[in-house]
Amino acid sequence: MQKPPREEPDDRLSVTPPKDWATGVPAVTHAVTYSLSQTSARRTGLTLLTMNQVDGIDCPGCAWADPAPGHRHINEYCENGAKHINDEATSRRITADFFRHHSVSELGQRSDLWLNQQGRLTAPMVKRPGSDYYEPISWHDALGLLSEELKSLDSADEATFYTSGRVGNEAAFVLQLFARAFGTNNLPDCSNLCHESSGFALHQTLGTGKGTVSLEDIHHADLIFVVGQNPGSNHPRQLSALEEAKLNGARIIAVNPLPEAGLRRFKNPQKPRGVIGNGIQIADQFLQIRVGGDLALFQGLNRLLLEAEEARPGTVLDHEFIRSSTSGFEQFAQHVRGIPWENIIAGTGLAREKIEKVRDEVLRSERIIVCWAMGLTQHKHGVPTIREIVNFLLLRGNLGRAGAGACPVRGHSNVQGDRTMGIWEQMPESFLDALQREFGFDPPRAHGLDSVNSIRAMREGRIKVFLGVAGNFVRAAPDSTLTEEAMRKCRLTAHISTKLNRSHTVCGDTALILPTLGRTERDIQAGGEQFVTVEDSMSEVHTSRGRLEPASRLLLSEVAILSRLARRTLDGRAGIPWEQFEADYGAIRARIARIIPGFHDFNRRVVRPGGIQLPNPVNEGVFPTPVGKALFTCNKWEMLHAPAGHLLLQTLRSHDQWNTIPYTTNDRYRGIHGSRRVVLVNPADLTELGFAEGDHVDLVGVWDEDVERRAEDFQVVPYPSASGCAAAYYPETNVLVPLDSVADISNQPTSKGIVVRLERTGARSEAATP
Ligand SMILES: Nc1nc2c(c(=O)[nH]1)N[C@H]1C(S)=C(S)[C@@H](COP(=O)(O)OP(=O)(O)OC[C@H]3O[C@@H](n4cnc5c(=O)[nH]c(N)nc54)[C@H](O)[C@@H]3O)O[C@H]1N2
Ligand SMILES: Nc1nc2c(c(=O)[nH]1)N[C@H]1C(S)=C(S)[C@@H](COP(=O)(O)OP(=O)(O)OC[C@H]3O[C@@H](n4cnc5c(=O)[nH]c(N)nc54)[C@H](O)[C@@H]3O)O[C@H]1N2
Ligand code: SF4
Ligand SMILES: [Mo]
Repeated sequence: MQKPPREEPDDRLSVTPPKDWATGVPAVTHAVTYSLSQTSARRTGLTLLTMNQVDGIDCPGCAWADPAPGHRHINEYCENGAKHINDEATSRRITADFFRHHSVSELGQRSDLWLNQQGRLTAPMVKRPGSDYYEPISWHDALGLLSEELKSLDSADEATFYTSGRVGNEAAFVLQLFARAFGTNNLPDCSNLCHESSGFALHQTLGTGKGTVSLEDIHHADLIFVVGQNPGSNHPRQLSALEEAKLNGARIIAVNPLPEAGLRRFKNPQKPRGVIGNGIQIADQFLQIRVGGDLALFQGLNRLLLEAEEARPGTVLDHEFIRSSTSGFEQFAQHVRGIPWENIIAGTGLAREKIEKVRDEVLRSERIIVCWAMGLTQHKHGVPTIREIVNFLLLRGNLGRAGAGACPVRGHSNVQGDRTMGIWEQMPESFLDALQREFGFDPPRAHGLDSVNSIRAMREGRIKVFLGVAGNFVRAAPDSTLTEEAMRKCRLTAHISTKLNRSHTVCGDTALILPTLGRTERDIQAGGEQFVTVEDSMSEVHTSRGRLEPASRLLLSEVAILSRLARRTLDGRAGIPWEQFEADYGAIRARIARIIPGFHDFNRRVVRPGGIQLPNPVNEGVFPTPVGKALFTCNKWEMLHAPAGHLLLQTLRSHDQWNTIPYTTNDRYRGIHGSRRVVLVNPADLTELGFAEGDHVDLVGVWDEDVERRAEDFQVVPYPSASGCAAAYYPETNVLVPLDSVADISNQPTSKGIVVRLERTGARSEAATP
C-alpha cells in the first residue's frame, strides 16, 4: 500500500490567532498573487474581468448566485473564485515528456498539492496492463479502447460513470443519455457526498429537492440562520448578500462548532467601507454547537415555539398556513413536546437560555431563512436534521413567500444543474419516460449505484469499468485505503480531467487520462463557437463562455469526448444524433427543452441577460408530495457520542483549497500556516487528554475492530472548537471515514461525525519494540 502523500515542500507549521473578520483588501491581494504565480497578467485580466458577468465565464468555484444584471460589480468575484479560475488558467503544462520521467508509482507518492501544481493536462495518455508508465495515445485509439472495454462487459451495469458538479449542463445531459442508452443508471456523483441529505429531506417534506430562496429573498429576510457552513472561505459572496440583508435590518444567527471568521465580521472589498473601516458584524448570535447537535437544536427551538403558542394562543404559529398547506402537525407537535430538555442540552452542548434567546429572535421575525451546507448533510442523521429545519420553517409559514425559505447552499458551480439534467442514479420515472418518448429507446428502470455503492461494487469485482468526469474520486470518497483498493480492481479506469490528481495514479489494469477544455477556454466546434450553461444554488440557469486559448490544441471538450464515446460504443443503437450534439450544443439544449420541465424555449431564453429562473413549485404554493401538502415529520435521533478519551472529528476545507486540491498549505482565517496535517482541538480537551500544542499525533478511528483506520502524524493545534469536537482537513483525513458509516436514507458518507482518539505518533512502533 502507498503511504499517505505528504505536502511539499518541507512543511513547517506556524500558528497565529484565528481571524475574526473575512475578506477585504488582503483577500484581493492574495487572489491576484496566486493568479500571477499561475499565469500572466494578461490572462489574469481576461479571466477575472469577465467572471460572473453577463456572457462571461461563470465562476468555476461554488454555486452561489450572481446578482441581477445591472447590479453586478465590475469585479464580481471573490478571492477564492479568482484562485479557482486561475488554477485552471495556469500557464503551466504537463506534456507527454512529463510522464516519461514520472512513473505512476512515483506520482502516487506525491501530494495532492504537488500533482495539481504541475499544470494542465495536454494530451490523451494510456497506462497499459503491467506497465508503470503513462504513454501517449491518439484520441481515436483512446476512445476505441474505452468503447471496446465497455462493449465487452457482460452487462452495462458493470460500468459506473462518476461526475462532479464542475460539468456544465450540456455535457451532463449527454453523459446521462449515453449511460442510459448504454443500459445503466450507474451515475454516481459528487452530490452523493455533498447535499444528498438535503435533496432527500426536502423532497420528502416539500416534494422538491431544491432550495426555495433567491438572492432577493436573502436581501429582504428579517432573520437568517447560517448553519453548518463556512461562507468566508467556501461561499464568499454569500457574505455580500448577508451584508446587504443586515443593512436592510436583518439579524443573523450562526450555528457552528467553530467561530469561523466570516461569521463574525465581513469587510466587503467591493465597497470603500470594507476597504477602510472595520466592516460589518455578521452574526448577532453565535451558537457554538456540538458536532452533530443541530437536530436537537431545532427540536428545542420548535418545542419552545409550541410552548410560546400555548402561552399566547394565536400569536406564534401560522395556523392558516398549517391548516391549508401542511399535514402531520399534530403528531409532530406531540413528538416534539415529549423531547426532554436534558437531551436537547446534552445533544447541542448549549444552555437552554441560549436557545430561548434564539426563540425570541424568531418571534420578532416575520420572514426567516435557514441556510446550511456540509455541517448538516454529512451526518448519520443529516436527513432528519434537515427535515426538522423544514418543521421549523413550516410552523410560522416561512415557505413559499418572499424573504423566507430553505436555502441549502450548494458546492460545485453546477452540481444542482447536473441533477436537473438527469445525473442521478435514481431519476424519477417521469424523467425516464420523457427520455424514452424523445429518443425512442428503453432506459433502464432499476436504480443504479451511487458513490458508496459503486465503491462496494468495484471492491467485489462487480464493476469493471470506471469513468470519472471532472472530479477526483479516490480523494473525494470516504475510506481512502479501501477505495483505492477498489479502483485498482477495475479492468479499466478513465478520467476526463483538466488537471492531474491522485485518481490518475490509482489505476485499473488499463488507465486513461482524457484531457479536456476548462470553462475558461474557447470552445470551437463544427457549428462555431460554443457556450455552456450552468444552474446555481438558486435555480438560475445562465451561460458560460470561455475566453482563453485552449491549454493545448489536442484538448477536446467534455461534450465532444462523451459524444464520440457514445457514438463508438452504441454503434448507432438508439438513433441519437451524437455528431450533431458535438457540432452544436444548441442541439442538445433543444432536446433538454423538450424533456425537462422549466426549460421551454431554452436556447432563446438562456442568452438573455441573467438567464432563466427555474420555477420552484413551493414558491407557487404547491407542495408536490404524495398528499399535495408540505409534511411535518417526527425525527428521532441518537446523540453522536464519543466515549471517554475520544473526540468527535469533523473533516473540513481550508481557505486555500478547492475540495480535494490544496492550493497552498495555509488556512489564513484560522491562523494555520505551512502545514495541513493539523488537528484543531479545544484547549480544555487537550489538557484532559494529556496533549499539548505541537505534539505529533496519529488520528485513530474506532469504527470497527478488524480494520484499523489511522491518519498518521498530525500536529496538535489548540483551537476554540466546541468541547469534545475536533477538526482536521479533508482529504487527508478521508482514510478515517468508514465506507459503511453513512447517513440514514441518503447514503451520504458521514464526513463530519467520526469518533477518533489521538495517539502519540510513533507510540505504536515503540510499544511493539521490546
Ligand atoms: N474555497 C472553497 N470553496 C468551496 C469549496 C472548497 O473546497 N473551497 N468546496 C465547495 C463545495 S463542493 C462545497 S459542498 C461547499 C462546502 O461548504 P461548507 O459546508 O462551508 O464546507 P466545509 O469546509 O465542509 O465546512 C463545514 C462547516 O460546517 C461546520 N460544521 C461541522 N460539523 C458541524 C455540525 O455538526 N453542526 C454545525 N452546525 N456545523 C458543523 C464546520 O465547522 C464548517 O464551518 O463549498 C464549496 N465552495
Ligand atoms: N472527508 C470529506 N470528504 C469529502 C468532503 C468533506 O467535506 N469531507 N466533501 C465532499 C464533497 S461536498 C464533494 S463535492 C466532493 C468533491 O469531490 P470531487 O468533485 O470529485 O473533487 P474535486 O476536488 O472538485 O475535483 C478536482 C478535479 O476536477 C478536475 N477538473 C476541474 N475542472 C474541470 C473541468 O472543467 N472539467 C473536467 N473534466 N475536469 C475538471 C481536475 O482534474 C481536478 O483535479 O468531496 C467530498 N468528500
Ligand atoms: S462566491 Fe463562489 S461563485 Fe462567487 S466568485 Fe466566489 S467562488 Fe465564485
Ligand atoms: Mo460539495
